[in-house]
Amino acid sequence: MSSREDPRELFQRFEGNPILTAKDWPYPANTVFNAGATRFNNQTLLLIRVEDLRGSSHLTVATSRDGVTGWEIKGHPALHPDDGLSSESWGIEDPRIAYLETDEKYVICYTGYSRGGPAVCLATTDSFRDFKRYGTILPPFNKDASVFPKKIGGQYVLIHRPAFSEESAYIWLAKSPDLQHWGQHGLVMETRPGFWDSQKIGMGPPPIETSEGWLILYHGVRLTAAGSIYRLGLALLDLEDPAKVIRRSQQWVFGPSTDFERAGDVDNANFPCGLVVDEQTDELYLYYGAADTCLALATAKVSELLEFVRKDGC
Ligand code: BMA
Repeated sequence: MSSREDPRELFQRFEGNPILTAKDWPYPANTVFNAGATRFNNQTLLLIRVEDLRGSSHLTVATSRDGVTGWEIKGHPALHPDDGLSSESWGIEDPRIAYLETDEKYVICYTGYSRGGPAVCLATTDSFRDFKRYGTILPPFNKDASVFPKKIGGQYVLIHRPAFSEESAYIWLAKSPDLQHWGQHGLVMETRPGFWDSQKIGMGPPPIETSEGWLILYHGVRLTAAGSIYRLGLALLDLEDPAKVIRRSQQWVFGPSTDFERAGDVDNANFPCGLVVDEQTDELYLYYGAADTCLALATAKVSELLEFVRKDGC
């Protein structure tokens, strides 16, 4: 285990980045970016946000044996906005996939864009062909949601991000007996005035279970004279009571630096929704939308992220 002085060295970008762009798509697309990720049938499966030429997003599956190269992109969307659901009338975005071993199913949380703003929607699947849709589980303004990959205290647990105003976009938690009805909401983390995450924060990919706690990668936004910058920070939540923050990194660990991260439809936005951990090698594969335009990959060691949040966190 090495100790890195500069947190920006924790993640290594894949030299072939971006891994997927609209040019690779089998049908017309404006951009392909924020993607959920999981292992499925011995492959890495990405559920990718595709923005069409009207400006509406849907979700399409791509798979690869090694999670790095040789992506096979499906010729049609896996999940379309539900015509009958007002909260999906302007598209569906930013999926997070958690595999619940006890339920033998994948739980997908995504943002439904309604005329009234973003809402949290949920669907489950065991095939990525057929989905059970639960509809809107949390009304606007709410997004950046993911369930934990296991029940805690007999209940499903959800991280979400209600935003009652531009100044209160914080990370919250909710519990449910059945994935449909959510309550017992509690505040987990707030923005930090003066810091890189002073404007808004929201969950990145689903939490990772470690012996020290739930490791979370969250995005933080700083508003500058030139616009917003989306970067990534780390936090460790209590295993039994994930509303309790054990540590939160003071510094950001991953942010826009390459040309394709710096410039695109939305400049300076690194936005990961999915990750896959190889437990044999300790390697974490992070799939992130870059500048709301394309999809890229960076890797890190889980043990090094933990070591960093222990040291830098407070
Ligand atoms: C967030 C979400 C993401 C997007 C990011 C940067 O609020 O809407 O879908 O990638 O902004 O534009």
